[in-house]
Amino acid sequence: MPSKVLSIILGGGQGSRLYPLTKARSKPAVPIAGKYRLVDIPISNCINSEIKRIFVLTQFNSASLNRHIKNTYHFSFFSSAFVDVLAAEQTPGNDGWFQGTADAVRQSMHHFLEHDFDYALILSGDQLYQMDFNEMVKAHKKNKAEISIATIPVNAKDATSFGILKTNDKNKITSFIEKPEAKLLPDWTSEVSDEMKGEGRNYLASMGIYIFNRDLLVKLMDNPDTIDFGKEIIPQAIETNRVYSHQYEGYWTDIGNIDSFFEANLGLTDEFPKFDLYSREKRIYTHARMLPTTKVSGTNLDKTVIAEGCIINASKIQHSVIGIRSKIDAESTVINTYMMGSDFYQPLEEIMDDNIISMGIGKRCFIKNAILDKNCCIGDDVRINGEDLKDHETDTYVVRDGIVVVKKGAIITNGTII
Ligand code: ADQ
Ligand code: ADP
Repeated sequence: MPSKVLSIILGGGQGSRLYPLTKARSKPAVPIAGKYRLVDIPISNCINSEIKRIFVLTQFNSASLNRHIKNTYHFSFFSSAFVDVLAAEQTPGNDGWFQGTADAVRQSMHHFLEHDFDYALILSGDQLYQMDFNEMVKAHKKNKAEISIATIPVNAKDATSFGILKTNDKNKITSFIEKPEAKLLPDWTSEVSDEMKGEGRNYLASMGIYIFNRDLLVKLMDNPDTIDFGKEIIPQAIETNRVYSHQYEGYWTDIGNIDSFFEANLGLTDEFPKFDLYSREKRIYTHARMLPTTKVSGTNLDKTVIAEGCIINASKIQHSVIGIRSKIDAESTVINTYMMGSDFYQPLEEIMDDNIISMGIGKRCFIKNAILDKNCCIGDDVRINGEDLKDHETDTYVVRDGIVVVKKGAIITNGTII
């Protein structure tokens, strides 16, 4: 008998760490890797693991998320599969937004309980990884666990940003601390494989991926004082329930802030990217758009990934990810940049009109260390280089960690220097 698993994806709170990419859309709808959205990662992992009843919880309802889900995840009329977005909603018993991750699950419980399931698989919406959840469900059953947490060895520098735990020799979690201060770390090392030890990854971190038995989840959600899984539910459950670690050593990265989001995207330009978009078994699904092929002329391309439907006449593109329908004009140079692309093609009359700055990058531009959100209009002779800039914000862009993030649809006039 296959296990009855219902998947719940925590799509994001306010999304402030990814601002301004989350200015007008919910976090799951943020475009990644030139043609996907953040939410495609956990959804694809579920589908590849044969888990096809999926809820996405999000703090606010964005048109782009709903459109993307509607356009992408079509299941057979005869199947029970679905991907449903649940945005924080006002009900007679509740007037507020989700307070935290557990509160988001609590407020949506009545939707989940309409379904027949034995296990709830709770996932984060902002991580890049390709994992077979069946292995975890199998281990959960074998251990007769009530909660299982996927874990990964991390180094001391990263350990302070995660839930850190210790287990006994049967993988039962014996203690857990959410985001420990550096000075506490010496008490929290674990036995890890020689390979992990060699990389200095001596701490076992929670990946924020949980399996809960249905009955226990219902019981825990009855207590309205618990707001977060990491801060309350998990530390409390360790004391009273059978909570197990399921260790994973594959590629996994949290992409919750601008810096890690930028690194994860540019990582796709490596010779052998750690996140494998070319895998047959672990494929990542997204909206099938029927775009024309990409056209390139006179461009020196190096370590660059280009999505479909682009028109590129730049002189050089290096270490960059260029998203769908991007247009880059002659004599421009683009380095260390993630350009998300455009939602539509402009009519030719607009592109030919010298009084209109059209979408994409104009002529003779130099763009380095930047993220260009969708539909940006960068004029001619524009210079952008985030390298030595301090964090600040203007109407059209934000600087974070040496990266200039140009806001969706922003118009950067000819000759601008940032
Ligand atoms: P964090 O990632 O810091 O730590 P949190 O901010 O609670 O935890 O976010 C977890 C996931 O839930 C993220 O995908 C986030 O976007 C989403 N989320 C947050 N608030 C939400 C809300 N109100 N509604 C819907 N979704 C929301 C957690 C654990 C750590 C663990 C790390 C691993 O607490 O123990 O180590 O994840 O990344
Ligand atoms: P994607 O290709 O990224 O999945 P969609 O096909 O959903 O995106 O389109 C993104 C948005 O662009 C939609 O809101 C769509 O209506 C909008 N759009 C498409 N064509 C135009 C246009 N000519 N002018 C303005 N908006 C458009």
